[in-house]
Amino acid sequence: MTLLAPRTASVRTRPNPEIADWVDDIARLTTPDEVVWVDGSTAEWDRLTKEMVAQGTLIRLNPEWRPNSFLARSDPADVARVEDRTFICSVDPDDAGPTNNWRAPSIMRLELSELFSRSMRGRTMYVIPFSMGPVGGDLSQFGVQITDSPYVVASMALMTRVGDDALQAMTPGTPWVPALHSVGVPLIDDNGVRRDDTAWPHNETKYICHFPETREIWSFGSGYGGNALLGKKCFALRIASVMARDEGWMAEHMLIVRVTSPEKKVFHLAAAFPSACGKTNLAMLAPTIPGWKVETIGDDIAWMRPGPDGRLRAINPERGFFGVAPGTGPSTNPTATQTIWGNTIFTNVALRDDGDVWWEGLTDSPPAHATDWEGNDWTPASGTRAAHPNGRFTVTADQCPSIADEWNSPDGVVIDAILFGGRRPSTVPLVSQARSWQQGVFMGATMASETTAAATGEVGRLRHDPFAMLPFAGYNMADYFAHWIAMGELLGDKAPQIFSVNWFRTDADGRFIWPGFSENARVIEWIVGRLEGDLAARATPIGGLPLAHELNLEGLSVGVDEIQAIIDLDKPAWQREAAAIAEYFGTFDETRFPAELRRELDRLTRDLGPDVTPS
Ligand code: GTP
Ligand code: SPV
Ligand code: MN
Repeated sequence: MTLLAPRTASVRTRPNPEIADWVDDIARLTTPDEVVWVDGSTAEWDRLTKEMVAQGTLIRLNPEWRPNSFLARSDPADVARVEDRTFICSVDPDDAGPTNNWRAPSIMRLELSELFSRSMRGRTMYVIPFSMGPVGGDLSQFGVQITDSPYVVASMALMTRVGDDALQAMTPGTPWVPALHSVGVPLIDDNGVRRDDTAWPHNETKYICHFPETREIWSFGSGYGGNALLGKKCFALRIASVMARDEGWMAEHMLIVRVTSPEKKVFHLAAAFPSACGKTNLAMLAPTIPGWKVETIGDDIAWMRPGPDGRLRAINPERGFFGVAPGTGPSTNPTATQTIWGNTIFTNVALRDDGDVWWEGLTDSPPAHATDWEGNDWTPASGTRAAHPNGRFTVTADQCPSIADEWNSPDGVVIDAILFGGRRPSTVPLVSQARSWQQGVFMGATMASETTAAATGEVGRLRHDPFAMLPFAGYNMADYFAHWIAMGELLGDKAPQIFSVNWFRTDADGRFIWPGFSENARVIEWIVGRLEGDLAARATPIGGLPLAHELNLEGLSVGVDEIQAIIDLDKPAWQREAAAIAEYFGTFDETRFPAELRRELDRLTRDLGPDVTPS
């Protein structure tokens, strides 16, 4: 029988008894060889990365090209978030709602307890105290993650504020979220026989479970991204969205940027785009148009709360970026390219023969030879991808050359505008402005986007992804819509303006019409022009649209006709869209669904007029 797991001497702060008791309980359940408290120090990083290199989990990159950086290759069966294995375990299934997978908490707990039982045999159990947001900030929250994956420990150390500062601040009575994670591969079997570890242990059975009432996370079987770095999607979105609903704030899948105009006026924008739809890129935008400056505050998640002046303030609860590598290069995102100069963990990208990394889009011409993300020989003639489409870099935000001074401010920044966008090859115009908060919420609620490699499953399938939160809302989506309506009422005339954007319209050959990336600054310029009241908009049923001559297209190689087509209202397409929205709204419980959104749909349908296009 295993008794209490020993505590190592690495911890300088005595954990509060509630944390210590939970850790003891989990150690009793999972029976690791030892328990290590993570302190977030450089020495710890060095020790862990060295151990992982020796073990085969990490490859040290050539320090001449990429100092203190590593490549991890995951198991090909563990490469992205697993939405079909993600569960909201509320007591009442209606509190999870029609867009979430649900399991009864008592049953799920039993099943998980069986899976976690002795799941860490032969391994080290790490305890990671962490803060989402600056430690002790009014908008910040605490968590403690337990994991048996050193890769997760090193990644959490880049992505969140981990270690003694957070632990010390968690005094008795301070709320904290317990987040339990195991890759689910014990190294000692039931007969006591030890087996060798693999480079990327994971279990075929995966469960990413959230208990909204008790604010707990249990994640089993995966070591990848949002499945395993539990501060990110599990806590900062699924659990935090429940806290936010109860406490009158918002936890959103949004980037945050600080924009300075040529007149030196400062604006802050938050933007919700679904996974792998351009948040990191917009967050690091390097404007092509003169006089404009964009600085980064966050690239994935925003926590927003009305401040003392009644205006919405936002923090980035994270401390690093877990960014999509493919497509990231000096021509698309020079800022990200500079950010990852060193101290970076790369996952599922290719290894060059000179010991640096490579992926599609990093350079115009591929290396003549490389080792692909699965460890196979690769040449441009291979006909396969060198990097996995969801290959990623993990790096701290403070390495980003465009990081704003305010990114670490516990009070956050005042949000002037909120943008919603997705991958829409047709229908949704380049940019439109909601006439009201209610229409803005309608824009968010009716977002749809093509699926990407950020989650397992089919890529390129158009699906509804309201507020880019489909996989991340921790409660009933209809209640979430109602919460947005309620926040608008709370904010009143101090509420941010809301816009819809779409960088992804395609032509008959399937090519993107809008050049995107740095050129998105032109759309930001139009949005700021609207905030300032300097520019006009054509009122249409889908919101205010730009006048072509007021959109700065100087120096763009795209034809005016092509631009006109993506900034106009495509009426037949919108008539079809309105019908699809009506059907979608019908999937929600009538009694929970906000009347405001139905009114918006009625108004849209009426204003578009009858569908006269022959089908
Ligand atoms: P998550 O981290 O999964 O939440 O993704 P994200 O929303 O931060 O997306 P990211 O900025 O990493 O972009 C994902 C992919 O979309 C990358 O391959 C980018 O190159 C591509 N992309 C981003 N912005 C644009 C754009 O303006 N136009 C086009 N055509 N592609 C873009
Ligand atoms: C996303 O899928 O939206 C991500 C990557 O940001 S993950 O952390 O895996 O969720
Ligand atoms: Mn994301």
